[in-house]
Amino acid sequence: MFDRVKESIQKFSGKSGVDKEAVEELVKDIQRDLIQADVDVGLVSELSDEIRQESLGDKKQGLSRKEHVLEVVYNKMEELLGEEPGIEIEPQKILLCGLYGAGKTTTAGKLADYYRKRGLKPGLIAADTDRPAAYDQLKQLADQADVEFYGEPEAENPSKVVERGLKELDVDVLIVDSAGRNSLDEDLKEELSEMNNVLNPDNSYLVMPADIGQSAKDQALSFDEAVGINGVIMTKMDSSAKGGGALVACSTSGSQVKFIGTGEQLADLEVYDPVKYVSDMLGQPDLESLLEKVEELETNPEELLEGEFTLEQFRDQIAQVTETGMMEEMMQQLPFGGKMPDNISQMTEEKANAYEFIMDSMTDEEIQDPSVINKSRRERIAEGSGADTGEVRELIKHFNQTKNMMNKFDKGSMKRGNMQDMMQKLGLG
Ligand SMILES: Nc1nc2c(ncn2[C@@H]2O[C@H](COP(=O)(O)OP(=O)(O)OP(=O)(O)O)[C@@H](O)[C@H]2O)c(=O)[nH]1
Ligand SMILES: [Mg+2]
Repeated sequence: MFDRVKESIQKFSGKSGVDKEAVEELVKDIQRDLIQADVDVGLVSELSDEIRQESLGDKKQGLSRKEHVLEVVYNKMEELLGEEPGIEIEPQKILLCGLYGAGKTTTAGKLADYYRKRGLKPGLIAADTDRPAAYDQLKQLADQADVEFYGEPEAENPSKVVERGLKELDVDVLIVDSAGRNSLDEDLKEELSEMNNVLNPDNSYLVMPADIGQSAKDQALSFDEAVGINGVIMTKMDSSAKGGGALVACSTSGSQVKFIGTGEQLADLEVYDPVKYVSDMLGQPDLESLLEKVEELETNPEELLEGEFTLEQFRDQIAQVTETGMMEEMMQQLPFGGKMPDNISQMTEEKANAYEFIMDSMTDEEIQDPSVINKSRRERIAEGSGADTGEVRELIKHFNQTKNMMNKFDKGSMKRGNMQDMMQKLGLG
């Protein structure tokens, strides 16, 4: 699902610099993929605008622009795909409903298998009295899953079957398979309401196949209105290109997707896990480290914005500069850019590495307050890092220049607003 988003995110992550063009390319790729998955076009356009704006707008200081963009996309996709359901492993009564061929009967078997594997005793009730083969199909699944079964091959009234099944079966998880229709007509509404009254289910799940795409929204809304559902099971996620659109449609209509069906076998049932889709797109390790960083920043925003500019921050900044190549562009646009001929704009990766080594050789005291670094300390640091004393001096000078520059910016202007100004000057905003 959303394979293209995944690819384009990887392409984007691999870029050395991030500019307006790169963001636009990413947005275009995401658009194409979402529309292909049958996500509502209006929604896609809204989302694209948000990604464009937020990607090039304010960012948390401490995140590189690239990381910021990825975080924006991550959050948007997560929003789109909705919440993770809480699936309780506990005794309950479940009613499955849905239109013809949605996967109700198969899903009934899968759910029974799911709860049996988790230590509960499930039972299936065959309440599809329309289709003669429905009884046999469910009985077979019950045998296969090794769970209890109740059905009446000749029955005509499904509510009566449920009523008797409730008495006959002594189980923890009772799962009722109902009949489908071509559409949610009066007949089906009535049948389901009656069954609801008899069964009084803890969970009424609407079963829908992924290939209906965005019309999952209307279907979920009308079933909810007519018979009251409290969850959706999306089947055939393995065999439809529209699964993404169907899931998004559910989440935007406020219908919680509980499970997804990923094949025809009993075991092909998963609890819906939106985070998994999103982390697939971003790549698990990248996503984790990104989110960790964001979390850190979120716990300490004041510290980052208001504290003295330290050598530690200088180090982070260097890492960012070499990573994104952004600072260079920015510096050139700023009024004092010209005053720093050999400053950040000339930061090469080689130099950044040399600086790393030098800073590694400093004591905590020296890192906190580089002004204590005198001649003898300089010699010690140089020796420890394989640099010469000139390079140590250069690093300190470089740091002081940057610190001055940061002060000119003054603390407040490093906050969100001015970042945006800077981006605009660069033609990125
Ligand atoms: N690939 C795939 N096929 C599925 C999945 N779930 C169900 N199917 C298939 O879809 C077809 C219909 O499934 P059923 O469970 O009979 O659907 P139903 O809603 O009970 O159908 P009716 O009772 O006729 O309304 C069968 O061929 C199933 O094997 C799934 O998650 N993936
Ligand atoms: Mg069926």
